[in-house]
Amino acid sequence: MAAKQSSFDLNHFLATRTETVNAALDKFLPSEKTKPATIHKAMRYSLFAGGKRMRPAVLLAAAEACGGNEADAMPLACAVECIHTYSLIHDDLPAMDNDDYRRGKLTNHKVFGEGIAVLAGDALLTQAFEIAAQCKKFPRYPHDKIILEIAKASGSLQLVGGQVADLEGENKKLSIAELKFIHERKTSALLCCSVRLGGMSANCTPAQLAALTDFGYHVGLAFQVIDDILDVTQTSEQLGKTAGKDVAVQKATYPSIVGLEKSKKIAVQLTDKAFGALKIFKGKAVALEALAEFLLKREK
Ligand code: GRG
Repeated sequence: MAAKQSSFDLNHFLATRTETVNAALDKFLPSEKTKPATIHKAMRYSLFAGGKRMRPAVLLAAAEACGGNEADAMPLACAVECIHTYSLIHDDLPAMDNDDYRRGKLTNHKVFGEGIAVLAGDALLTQAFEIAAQCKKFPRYPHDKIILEIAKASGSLQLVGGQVADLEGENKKLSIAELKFIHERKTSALLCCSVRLGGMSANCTPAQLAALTDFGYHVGLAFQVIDDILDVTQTSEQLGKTAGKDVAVQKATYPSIVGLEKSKKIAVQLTDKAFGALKIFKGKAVALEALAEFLLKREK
């Protein structure tokens, strides 16, 4: 399945949300001139390099599905984008994936040097918590719950843990279960956390939070399966980062383990599971539905 007919204008949703997220990020971050200027330039260089802003988008869409509003969700949308950008800066370092291009531009360490790139990542990770701590108090989700949510998704059991397993899996033949372990942590955890934070900012019910968790988990996994597929089907120009990298470094991916066609089927199945999780919202989660479909069909 994974094709939903809806009159929802996703292009408009993405364009307007990207604009408001960018404006909010600009306000939250120290200006380029703030001393020491190099670190603030480096943080802003990657943050405003033109990412798709998918984590803020799913967060704001989840807030909408639960009857929340953009202003209450915005600090959390900015926080997850800071964490995501930090992870990309560090992932691109020579000690990790060693990439020269990201978001169609030279990677952070190529422009600012490795030392500053490490620190720009560190500063964005820290900035995320500073921004999140400025959100308002949601009755069911006070600040400790919000901070815990972000810390758990970013720590050694999730995002960092997934990256460790990914590094240790290089040049090894992995099973699908081992690959899924990596994808769940490296990619799905932060996407799922974003969706959940959106719900929390709307003071969602426990049942709504469970449905959002189910949705976020499956969309997150589908996202990485599609990322694996795009690495072999798209060019570097289309992706804005080095294509064909997974094959070059013999990384285990869905296409390398089960083949391209089966990988595409798995992405559709995961997206269908994500759609299924949205039933509880009775038509109010149109933005989330459209985003899941967009992520499945994306070409970069
Ligand atoms: C702690 C030293 C240290 C490093 C951690 C956790 C980590 C570094 C890296 C993991 C980051 C990673 C590459 C995750 C994969 C997820 C993924 C597919 C990222 C690309 O996301 P997009 O396509 O990118 O949303 P844009 O640029 O559009 O935001």
